[in-house]
Amino acid sequence: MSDDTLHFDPNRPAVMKIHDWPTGPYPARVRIALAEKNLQARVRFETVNLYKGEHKTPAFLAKNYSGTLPVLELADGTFIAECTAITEYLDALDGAPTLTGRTPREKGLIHMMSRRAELELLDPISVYFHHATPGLGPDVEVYQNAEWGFRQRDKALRGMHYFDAVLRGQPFVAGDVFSMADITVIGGLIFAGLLNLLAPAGCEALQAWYARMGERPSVKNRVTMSERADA
Ligand code: GTS
Repeated sequence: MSDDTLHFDPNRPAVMKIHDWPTGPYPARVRIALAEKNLQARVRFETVNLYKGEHKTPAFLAKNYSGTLPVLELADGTFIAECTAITEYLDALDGAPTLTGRTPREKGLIHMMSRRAELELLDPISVYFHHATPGLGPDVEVYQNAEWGFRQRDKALRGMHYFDAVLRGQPFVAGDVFSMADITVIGGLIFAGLLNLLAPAGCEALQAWYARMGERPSVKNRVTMSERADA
């Protein structure tokens, strides 16, 4: 058991900082995880303006070499980037993981399906956004390759068919329980929605699942959670 786990007290005041962009699909993943773990009161949100390229400044790159959001900053000054890594950290804090698996089998399946959701859905949509649309604007998008962007869009659409097939056979992306893998697919569909990229015809199971996910308070209130937390 880690030192963090031993000293974890959900009633303590905010000690963690999340560097993010309130409406971003990747930041949404961590916001959803925070709410699912009921940790909202433990974090403070710091907005990094993607459209002004604030995530590419030397000061930000010192926090996250990859120049992406979100980044979790711990009270001791440690920075944890990557949505899956942040989610794993948050999930382990109370010693009772609910999002990343309780058994070795669950852990393996959830990690696999979450990674698959990144590879086949969310990351390709992000490439489409940055390469085949105006993206974050000409000052930030210094290199664009539209053909690559459109290929990635088509990959994402194939990915939607894949997840539709998965969800025809089970209630959640990694099996019988809600997990980080669901959150990653939700991130993909949030990004698709922002770009008006509709799920292809025939993806009814995916759409029904997404409607169900949208009913979860963690998903519904993900953008406004920082307004409340900062108030
Ligand atoms: N693999 C990273 C993760 O999982 O955290 C990807 C993070 C990522 O791409 N974040 C987006 C970003 O920083 C944030 S958002 O688009 O969802 O708002 N994009 C900026 C860029 O220039 O790539």
